[in-house]
Amino acid sequence: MSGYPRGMLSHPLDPLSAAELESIVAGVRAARGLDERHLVSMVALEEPSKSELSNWSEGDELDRSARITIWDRVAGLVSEAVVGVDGNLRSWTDIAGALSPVLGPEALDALAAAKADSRVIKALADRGITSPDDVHMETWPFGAQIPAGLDDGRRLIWTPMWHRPTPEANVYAHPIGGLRAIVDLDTGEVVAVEDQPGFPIPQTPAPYRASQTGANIELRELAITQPDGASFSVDGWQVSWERWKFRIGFCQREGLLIHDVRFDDEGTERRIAHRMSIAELVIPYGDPSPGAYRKNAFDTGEFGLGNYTNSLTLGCDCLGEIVYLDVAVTDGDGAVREIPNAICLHEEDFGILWKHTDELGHVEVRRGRRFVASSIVTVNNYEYGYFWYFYQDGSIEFEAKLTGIVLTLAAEPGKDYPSSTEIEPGLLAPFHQHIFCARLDLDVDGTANSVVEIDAVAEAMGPNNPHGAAYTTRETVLTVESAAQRLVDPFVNRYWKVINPDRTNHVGKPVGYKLVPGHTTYPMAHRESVIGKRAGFMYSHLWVTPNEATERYPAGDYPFQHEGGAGLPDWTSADRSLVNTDVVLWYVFGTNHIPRTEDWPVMPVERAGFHLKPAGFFRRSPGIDVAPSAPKHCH
Ligand SMILES: [Cu+2]
Repeated sequence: MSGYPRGMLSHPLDPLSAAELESIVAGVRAARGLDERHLVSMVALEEPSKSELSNWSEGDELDRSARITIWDRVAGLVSEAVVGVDGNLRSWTDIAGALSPVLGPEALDALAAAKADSRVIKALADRGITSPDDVHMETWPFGAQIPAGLDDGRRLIWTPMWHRPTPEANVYAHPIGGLRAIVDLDTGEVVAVEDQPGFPIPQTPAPYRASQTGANIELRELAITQPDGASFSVDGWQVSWERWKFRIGFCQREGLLIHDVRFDDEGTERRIAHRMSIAELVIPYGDPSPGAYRKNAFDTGEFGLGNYTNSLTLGCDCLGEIVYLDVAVTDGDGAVREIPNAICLHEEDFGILWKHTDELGHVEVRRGRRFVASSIVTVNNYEYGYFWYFYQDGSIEFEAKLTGIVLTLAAEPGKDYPSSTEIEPGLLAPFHQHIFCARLDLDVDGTANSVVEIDAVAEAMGPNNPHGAAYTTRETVLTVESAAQRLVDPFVNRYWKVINPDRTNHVGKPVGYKLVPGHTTYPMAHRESVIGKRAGFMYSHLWVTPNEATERYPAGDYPFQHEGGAGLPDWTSADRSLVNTDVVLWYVFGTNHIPRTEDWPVMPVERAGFHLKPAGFFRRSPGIDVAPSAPKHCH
């Protein structure tokens, strides 16, 4: 199945359709007399509040609106308008001090200007490259210090470059060291060319296309067939599978979203989460070389990660009985672009769910299955897959899949590069970290929740621990924001639990869902560094805030060239109460990427993520109710 019917607007949380986006852009342009100096930075659904949603029922009129961010290139001003999907302007607010993220049309203009610049052409010729068309350039925001003299607040990008020696070459094998153009995004002017000789262009090709590598390791066909069809249904953007019910969402900044997660517990539909997303992704680079230290991009906040969503291909990206959902985004010039097959919905076999062989030899075993909602983005060299999994034991997992091509630098002969891996002679892959921040608005049996930290503790040997192996747990309610900025701690098996203090389970304990950290990392950048200040959220793995509709992005709404301090560090300085209230968890996780030669030429998928598991929520394992497999599959 593909091309799920669009335009079936049925729910206030449905992503903005292409028609709605067109109406919103046309509406704000007409109402405010906008012209070509005004770019469209971002359009996001104005999501209704929880009380508005609970008062809404199917068939009610939909009063949908969007927040559209307009960048005035001449005035250098961000404004936010709220516009109804009918095109009616409802409000207009200037946001002083904010700068727009990088937009497609201006990135193209900047690249064209860099390629036409006589200094760049000469510097390329000095390196033996006669045509700028054989050069791949990218537009990167300044993730670190802006060069002196250019730091007057204008929007700048810089352009790392790679040589393309043959039309189908992997350009990342051939970085052009020492050469960068810096372009004013708003005037399109090349304001500086940095040209430092002495970096030979690495020559070892890195082919990865099958036509180039002759890849021939094959296995026999493995067919995933569901002859009776899939076990899920999709109604508009709502998915029902097994006992789960939830809505798929999408926004051009965060990409894939999950809304309104519920589980049917023995006939009672119970709420677990209102909205879950990956609200930021930042990649600090750890090599001080000129071609690397600036590459600290906020892929979500500075680019709009959802804009780069792939169209997925049946049988390659996804296997089995698939439902694809299409999405629409708005480009900087206001043009609406549809992305077919942007979100993949399907089921996967997931091994055994549970098993026991008893003392009489009786065997009970259940196969497990999981539901997967996924999408993949390509941001320059890297691919990020966002995969949300729903399991039959009541648990949810998020997994980021990281693949694509590592960033590369050319080595200066004779110089040491202790912060990079040499992956081919003279070709360096700088150390870096991929740091994600999930925004998890959980509602465990309702919105009034608290968050508890649970550590396992072993008491000193003595009367309470006579044999030395006793341990217990220490539960600490995270009562205020300052007390809720926490780090993972595997030595005490730390996890966090969202509880509903007013709802108890069959043994009198508050019902809860726990957040189980997975593989993660801790930032290596100092807090007082430019990137450390701008991505202050990195320094705690967990933050908890009371739910505020305006608090969406952990590094603030406009991280582009922002000096830092915005977002979580700012909001939480109010030290608000977190007890028995509508809480949001911000979980920071990621990987520390010390590139391997085996990450080249295309990195095999690396994973990072977390689990949400029921903890005292159900009276027993929901997996018990899963029927045995049919005899034809299990004999
Ligand atoms: Cu990496």
